[in-house]
Formats: sequence, C-alpha cells, structure tokens
Amino acid sequence: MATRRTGSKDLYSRLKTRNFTAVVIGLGYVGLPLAMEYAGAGIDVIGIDVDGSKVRALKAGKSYIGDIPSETVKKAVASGKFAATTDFSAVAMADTVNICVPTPLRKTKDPDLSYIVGAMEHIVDYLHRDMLIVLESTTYPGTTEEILAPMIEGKGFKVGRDIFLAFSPERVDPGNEKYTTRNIPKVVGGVTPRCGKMAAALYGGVMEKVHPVSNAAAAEMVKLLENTFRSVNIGLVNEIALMANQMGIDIWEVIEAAKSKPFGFMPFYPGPGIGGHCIPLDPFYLSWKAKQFGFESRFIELAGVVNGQMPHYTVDRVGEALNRFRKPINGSKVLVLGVAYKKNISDVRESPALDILHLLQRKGAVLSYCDPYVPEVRDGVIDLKASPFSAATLRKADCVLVVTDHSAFDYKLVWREAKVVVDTRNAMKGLNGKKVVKL
Ligand code: SAJ
Repeated sequence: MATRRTGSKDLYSRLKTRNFTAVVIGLGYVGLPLAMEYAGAGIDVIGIDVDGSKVRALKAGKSYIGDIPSETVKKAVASGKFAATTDFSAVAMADTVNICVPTPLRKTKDPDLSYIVGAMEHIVDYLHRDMLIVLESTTYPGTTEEILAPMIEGKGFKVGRDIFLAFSPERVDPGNEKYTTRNIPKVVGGVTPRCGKMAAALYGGVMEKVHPVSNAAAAEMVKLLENTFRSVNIGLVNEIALMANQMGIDIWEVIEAAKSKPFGFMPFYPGPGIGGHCIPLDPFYLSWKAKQFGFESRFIELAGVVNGQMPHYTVDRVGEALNRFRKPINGSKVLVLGVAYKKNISDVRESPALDILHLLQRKGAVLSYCDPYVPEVRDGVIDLKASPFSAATLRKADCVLVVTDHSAFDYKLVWREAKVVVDTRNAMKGLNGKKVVKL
C-alpha cells in the first residue's frame, strides 16, 4: 500500500499519476466494479462493506456480482492491489473515498439517506487533510453540500481546502456487457471548483471519459434527469397503450412504426409496471427536493400513478382472458412467466411481478410461476418455488401471463401449449391469434 504524503498539490499530482490509495465504501453492483477498475489500473484499493459475508467472499476471491467474474477478484487480491474489510479505520490511510451505498425510499416516498449518513459516521473519525471524498449514490440535488460537507467541517476541516468533496452519479447498468464502469462517461461535480478538479483527476486515470459539471448539485441532478426521463416516458407509453387498447389499435405495431423515424423519437415500451432500484425510486428523490422549493413536479407524480396502475391493469387483462372461458380469477390456475424486474436478470427488487402476484392471490387465483433466474419468491405474502418451464406446466394453467420476457422462455411452446396467454411484453411477437391477449 502506498504511504500517504501530505499537501493538496501532492494529492492532485498523485491522483493524476495514479499513485494513491483509494477506499470504496459499499461493495455492491456499483462499488465492487469500481474497486476492480481501480485495482486494474494499478491503484491500491481497500473495499469496505458492513456485510461480513461479502468481505469473506471477496477475501476468498469470490464475486457475488454478476458483472464481475471471480477471476477478476482473485487477481486483484493476489496482486495485493485490492483488500476487502469491514474495518472503516482503513480510511485513515486513504487518499480518496468513494461512497457507493444504497439510497432507497421510505414507505412515505421520502428519501432515505440513512446509508449515506451511516457511511459518513463510520469515517468521520478517520478523516485527515488532503483527501478526496466522492459520493456516488443517487440522491437529490444538495445532498453532498448539505449533508456531507457539514459532517466534514464539523471535524474542523474546510471543504475545498483541507478535504475535497464531490458527487459523481453511478451509471452502472447491471448485465450490460457493452457499457461498463470504465467506458460509461463519468460525470463529476465538486462542492468547490478545486474539489471538482480533484474528482476529475481521480476518475481521469481510471475511466475512459470524464464529464465535469460546475458543482455537486448539477452532478446530482444529471442522474435524476436521466432516470426521470425514463420513468416519465415509460409512463407516457403506458398511458398510450391503455388508450390504444380502448381504440382497438396494436400499440406494439405503432411503436415499431414510430421507430422508423430516424430522428426525434426514442422507443419506450408498455409493460406490467416498472421495477428495479432506480427508475421507480430516483424521480421521487427529485420531486421531494423540488417540493422544498415549493415546486410541484407533476410529470413525476403522474408517471408514478400511471406506472403504478399497470399491475392492476395487467390483472384486469387476466380477468378478461379467463372470462372468455367463463372462468373467474378466483380458483383459476394462473402461471406467471418471469418475476425479475426486467428480462434476463435475477433482480426482483420492486418488480411489478410481485404486485401482480399479490393482486392475483387476493383475487383467489391458484398461482405458479417460472423464472430461470429466480428459484423462489418468499416475501411474506407470496411463498412459491419456481415451476419448471415445460409443456406440462404450461398445459396445467388456465391462463399464462408473460410478465418478464426472459429470452430463455420458448414462446413457440407457450403459444402451442397455453389455453390463453396474456402477454405484457410483446414476447409472443409474430405468434398471433385469439389465444394471445396483448397488453
Ligand atoms: N421498462 C418499461 N418500458 C421501457 C423500459 C423499461 O416498462 O421501455 C421497465 C422495465 O421492465 C423495468 C423498469 O422499467 O421494470 C426499469 O427498467 P430500465 O430499463 O430503466 O432498467 P433499470 O431499472 O435497470 O435502469 C438502469 C438505469 N441505470 C442507472 O441508473 C445507472 C437506467 O438509467 C438505464 O437507462 C437502464 O438501466 C438501462 O438503460 O438499462
């Protein structure tokens, strides 16, 4: 591990020459890939997580993040460049600290900064002059300056002189093989211009492209714009899908045709609702902060309402499909295909499939599901193990409901064996006919 020398000019030059010790707090789908990028760039990096099982796995050279092969972890550990620990005192030796912890929403849809504050509380006693702290967790504009800076200055350090503080939004897209931590442009904004320069120097030696903005709040806003853009456009296309259904128009055909416009259009697709730990949550960080300025962000709220009603709409479509056979939902066997929040991943966080299962269960449906990535669903309401995806499983169901269009499913088999299919993802594209009920 490099020994730490003092002096901010020295810090800046060491960042520029990649001769520094980094600490990454939070070794999840953001922090672990970031730590591996540091190690791969020859930078000494200490990964800190409160979860001892993660630390033990990493010490043993094992990865628990799909995008990071265990081989990469093993190499980083063997090279002596990467060490994992639960001990926050490592920050005393750090030149830089990246905070990559969760920022969930409370039940009241208010931001929950407890992980960020918790991380800061763990490190304030180890802060020292000439270090750079960068928050990466998605949060509302103002967090870095209003929450982190006072905790640093409360220890007698001046932000921008003694300790440098910046924000850089994480843009990791789990499962995306094309865009990785290294080649996704890194937006950075400092609490002061010098802080911004330090952060740009930090990432400049590790990432392919750095995009500096004038301050931390702008950087915080960038991520929220990106994900609010998605949430609102998904809400728009969901609303148009409901409209098209009333009009007897095939929304999927319409979107495909709109895509033929070579400019000025970006396709979004209707679905059973929105899931994941970003899109359903991030916009409410923005609307919450906007309210403090007396600003009602109507698009965000409306998109939340429209997207939030899609599970109910999906269940209505199941009811209509069963109605064809004079079957109520109550007592009918409904097989759900796919419970992860989007295709070809295993993450079920905020998945609309869970809402749909809850709603169907409340209506008395006899539920089963297939998902090659999710062996069981047990959330206190639903307690199910995945059924094997087979002709027999399909035949047993009174209605098959495609919620997550994993590529692993054989949709021709679904079309052949199911009595009726409610398809919320156009997964049965080209397999038309009366037995397919599109969203
Ligand atoms: N969804 C739709 N219709 C769409 C797109 C998505 O219903 O047209 C649904 C998905 O099924 C899912 C939810 O919305 O349930 C979110 O999907 P997403 O494609 O936005 O995927 P996420 O949640 O993994 O979003 C992440 C975000 N990445 C970061 O925050 C760093 C987002 O900014 C990315 O644009 C997105 O991945 C991506 O493009 O894959």
